[in-house]
Amino acid sequence: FQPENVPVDELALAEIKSAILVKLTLAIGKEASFATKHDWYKAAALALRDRMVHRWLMSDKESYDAGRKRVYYLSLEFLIGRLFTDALNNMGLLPLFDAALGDLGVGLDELRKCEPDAALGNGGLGRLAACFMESMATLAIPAFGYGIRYNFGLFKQVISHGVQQEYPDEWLGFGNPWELARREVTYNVYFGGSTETVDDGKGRMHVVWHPGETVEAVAYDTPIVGWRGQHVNALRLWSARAPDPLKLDVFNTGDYVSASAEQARAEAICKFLYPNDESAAGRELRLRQEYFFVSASLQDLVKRHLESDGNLRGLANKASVQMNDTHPSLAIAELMRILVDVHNMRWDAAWQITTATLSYTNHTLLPEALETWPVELFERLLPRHIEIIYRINEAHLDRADATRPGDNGYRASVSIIDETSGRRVRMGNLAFIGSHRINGVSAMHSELMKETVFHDLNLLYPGRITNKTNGITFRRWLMLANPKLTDLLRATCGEAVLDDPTRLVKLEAFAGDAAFQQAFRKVKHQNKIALARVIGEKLGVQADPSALFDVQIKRIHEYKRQLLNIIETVALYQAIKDNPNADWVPRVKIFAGKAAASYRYAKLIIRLINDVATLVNNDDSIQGKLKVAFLPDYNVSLAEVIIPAADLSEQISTAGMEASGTGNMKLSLNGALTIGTLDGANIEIRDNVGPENIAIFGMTADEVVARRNRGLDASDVITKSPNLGRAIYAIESGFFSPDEPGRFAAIGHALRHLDHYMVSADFDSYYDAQRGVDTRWKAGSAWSRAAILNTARMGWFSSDRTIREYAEDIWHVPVAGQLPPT
Ligand code: 26R
Repeated sequence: FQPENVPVDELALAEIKSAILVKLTLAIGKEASFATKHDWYKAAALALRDRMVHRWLMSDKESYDAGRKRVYYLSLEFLIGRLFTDALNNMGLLPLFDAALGDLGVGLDELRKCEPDAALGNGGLGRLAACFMESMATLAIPAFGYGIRYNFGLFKQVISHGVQQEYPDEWLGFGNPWELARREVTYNVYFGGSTETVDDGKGRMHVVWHPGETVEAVAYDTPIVGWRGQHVNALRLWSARAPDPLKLDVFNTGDYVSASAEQARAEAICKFLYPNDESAAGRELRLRQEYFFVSASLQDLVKRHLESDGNLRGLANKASVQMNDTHPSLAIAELMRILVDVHNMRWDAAWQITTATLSYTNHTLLPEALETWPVELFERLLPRHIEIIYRINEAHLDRADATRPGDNGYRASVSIIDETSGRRVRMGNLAFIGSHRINGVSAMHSELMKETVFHDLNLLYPGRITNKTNGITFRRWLMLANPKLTDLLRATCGEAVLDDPTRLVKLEAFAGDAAFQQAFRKVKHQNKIALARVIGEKLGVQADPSALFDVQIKRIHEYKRQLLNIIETVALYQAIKDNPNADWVPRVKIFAGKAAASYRYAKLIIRLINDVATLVNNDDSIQGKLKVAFLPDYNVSLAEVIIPAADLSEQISTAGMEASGTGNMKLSLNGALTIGTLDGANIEIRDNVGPENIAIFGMTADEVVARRNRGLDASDVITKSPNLGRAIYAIESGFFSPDEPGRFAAIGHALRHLDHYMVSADFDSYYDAQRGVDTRWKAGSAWSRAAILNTARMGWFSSDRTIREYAEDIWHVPVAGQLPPT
């Protein structure tokens, strides 16, 4: 990590130094000579936070004074990673802090590493929320992110003898210098109990909810600063506590454990983040989390609205609430409850306001990830909300009946209640019906939404489904992760490229230029040296930086097909062994990713990758031409090291199954070529970088469906593919697990007879595409040209572009540059 080499203003420098020292002394309580690195990090972070808070208050006041509409991004996940250099960079304070810390005798880069990752997310969905927060601030949209302040983020992954082990992620262990606890911003959230219908004396019936349990939600705010530091928004995360932490009467009997039972039950709500399991099994605590943060967030935004407008009728003109997947979709029932039960609004008026305020982003079509909850659980936990949901459903089903009279199949398919196996609430249908816009996250995904899960609902509410192809923030994923490439881009495209990524196209003119190619390759090589060092330190594996770095980094899931990659690795290994002196392209296969703790098959795939690595890395007969590295504990910070060093990006999901992908964008932007299927945003990446600069292989989504309908047996393709047959045989016969030959029998069986994810069916096409990659790598300059063109043509994938589209089509808010003069 190297900040820009800019001369710094001496006065400003002295001021920052003294600010850091003041924090060290007065906030940390240490003298410089006794301070640990961590103390220095905290002192520097606090000094920086002060500077952000000033801008934050200004942003807030401006939005308030101008009566601007606010965006509320509701998400159970925010995968932030580290904030220190991100905030410094956006504030334009990187050179100053670097110099100040240098003068104080501590290195910025060392301090940077003291910050634990905020891993409050599983993967794509959570990281997207983090990129969006940064882009909303950059575009000066007054916005709040709302979520849960989990005490434990996504588990820490340790690989022991090839096996994944999970450990708690104690990210708050040393405190969190970014957050401001707002004890005064506290709301009651109620659960359970019963409802009662009463006559209000004016001839109107009114429902009163008598809850059985109260939990308090306390706000913690983290400032999120946009590029150039002009605007700061809050990420407001809720922490749960019992209103009465110690029951005094019980306490006085001496039963101290029982006296704090209520506190333990309340605090469980914000204890940990649920890993995205193979199925969204109906866990009660998860539903409690969902309602907890939805209720607190809506109370907060309704209060804010009433303070300036006094009346909820205009809510939709002053607030737009985006639901990140179905996880916050209780917002529909909760907003109706607030409007109808608490503020006495008529049902129809309330419904109009609710649908105009809310919108929903879908992130997956996988049936097992679509949330449904047993009606019985709803009745017990949220008795008033299930009544509201029934009433919403009634009007909705009337509409269905009017559109398709007598079609009971249609009626059953669009209903919020699924009656096929016990009665369950379909959160996807609820979210759809209560939203004015429903968006997918890539062009293909949005089309598939209309054809599959939401086919019938789309007929009933045509025009609601819209596409918003995902994006990534270039500040983190280019500027900070790859400062060397950024320097080259600034020199080549001009400084303005930092503000307008479409200017990257200027690189096209240099794509064939030998000197520029050399400079581009040099940057990549230096980044590879840095990654090779990490691989050496963590795994004791020697990775040669001149080899092709082939990278697959993402959650471990069958549909993402790490298995396809590792089988190709095995086949390649066997081919090299057959003929070790041939002109093989040296490759390092790099994997990283976590499997949900209960996802046994995914963990078996991790085991296989590690077992293959052990054998291949220690086989001298292949002369180091192939290495396999599984880097443990993949997180945002590790991604920031791997991505700038990648030559080849593996985006090989079964077509039709990856909603978008965002790692694909990060890697291509950083000059990696993609090997991928026609899936998610890969298609739009191909359209942007050009088909000659990406390696597409495999079945299309339509072909996948057709083949599945014919059956899942893959014996036919295996018989025809000697490479595949030999690789499967080695795996299932225990070649990589001599101590337990049957370890991978289940994988062998699935590959032969249960090829749901088309690993066997796509193998030959993938293997050939990989050999095509080898050929292009050998043609040195042609590879560099393609890599440069990837970087040059990825400007469109900035999350600033994505957020502009949300702002215009869904939220109806202006962005920086479109605001009326004040
Ligand atoms: C617990 C359960 C309900 C659950 C299932 C799945 C919770 C979280 C998930 C994660 C999913 C929905 C997710 O991360 N989807 C990813 O969203 C990214 C951002 O849009 C896409 O790029 C990516 O393709 C998609 O898999």
